[in-house]
Amino acid sequence: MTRQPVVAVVGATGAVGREMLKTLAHRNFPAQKIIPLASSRSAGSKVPFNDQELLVQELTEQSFDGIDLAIFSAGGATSEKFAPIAVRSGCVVVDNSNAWRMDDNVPLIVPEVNPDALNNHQGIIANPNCSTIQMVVVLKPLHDAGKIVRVIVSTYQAVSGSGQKAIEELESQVRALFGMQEVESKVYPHQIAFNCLPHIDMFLENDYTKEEMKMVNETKKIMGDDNVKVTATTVRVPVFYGHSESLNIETEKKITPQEARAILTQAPGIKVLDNPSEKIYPMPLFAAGEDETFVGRIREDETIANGLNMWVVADNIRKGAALNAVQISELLLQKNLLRVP
Ligand code: 25A
Ligand code: L14
Repeated sequence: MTRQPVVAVVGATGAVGREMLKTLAHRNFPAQKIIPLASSRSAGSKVPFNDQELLVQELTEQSFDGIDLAIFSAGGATSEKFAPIAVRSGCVVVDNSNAWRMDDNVPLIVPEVNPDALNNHQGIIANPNCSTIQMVVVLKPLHDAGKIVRVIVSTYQAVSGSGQKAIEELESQVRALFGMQEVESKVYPHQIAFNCLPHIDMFLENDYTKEEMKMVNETKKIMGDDNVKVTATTVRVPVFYGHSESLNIETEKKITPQEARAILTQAPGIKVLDNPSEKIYPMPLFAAGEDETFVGRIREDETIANGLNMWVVADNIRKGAALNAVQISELLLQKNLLRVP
């Protein structure tokens, strides 16, 4: 493409959509025009972009005429219905929902991990689950160095992952509790303020949640290795921005904590924050608003021969969603792949 692309953001009024607009502006994404789309509820409202305000249009089947790239973050049902319509009108889709991730014809991309999987895309490219993204950014360099056999992960996930309404629910519950008022739960099945919910997305037949199985299955697809075994427990915590993860990693070849620190320090998209004696380790409060995936508390698992424990934190709305989707879009431009085959 010789001219700059026309870009649509679907779900532009949401927590991720707004961050998407910020990220496109901040990284000077070369767009001829940016078009914010959302549901009829938001049509006519305005969203900030650079120092302007853009008028939100209602998403319809005709929205994609003349659009080259559409970045979706409006829920699975919206993506399922509208992504194929967009592709039929010649628009490449980068989709942040879970609708297309495990489809064999859809590449699932983390630019630091598997950029070349983009090469054969058929029009839809999927952005992985937020918890999976920050985990694989860390696993990939360790897998290359010592071949990962098994990962045990427990997550501590922020409410912003479930969108703007969930952010407002935590805020209003905290306010209600301090005002001695009744707490209302609409987004979550139980009170989230001052609580932890071992329940993200729906329960499946095997008694895992869908969020847990996303971490298991998406990791294999992104790493291009079905032999990497992952078992997960995903937990919602009363944090606004930033997912944290405790990782236990078993490798075929031994990697010492010093070696792991050196490998991760060199790896793209990672910042090692690991100095326990100075009380330096990653925390969601300080990862919020940052692009990197932060790693610390790197130590040997003394119960097995080749094991490591570590603590991984990233901004789930940035690297977990908006930033990763914009990085994929940048890669499409660099590789000259912004066309429907
Ligand atoms: O797991 P999934 O399914 O992949 O989900 C990923 C993300 O999608 C959203 C949700 O983000 C989640 O984090 N989502 C999931 N399921 C959804 C559902 N059933 C769902 N959204 C709606 N319904 P979110 O809630 O932050 O952002 C959602 C964005 O998607 C737009 N949208 C929803 N349905 C749509 C659609 N767009 C097109 N067609 C559809 N059929 C949605 O637009 C939003 O942009 P909206 O018009 O419904 O906007 C919601 C109203 O909420 C307020 N608001 C939102 N964000 C902010 C805000 N107010 C202030 N600051 C904000 N940052 C506004 O009042 C707005 O009008
Ligand atoms: O598959 O935190 O992208 O509620 C949707 C639900 C991400 C997490 C996905 C949550 C998830 C999200």
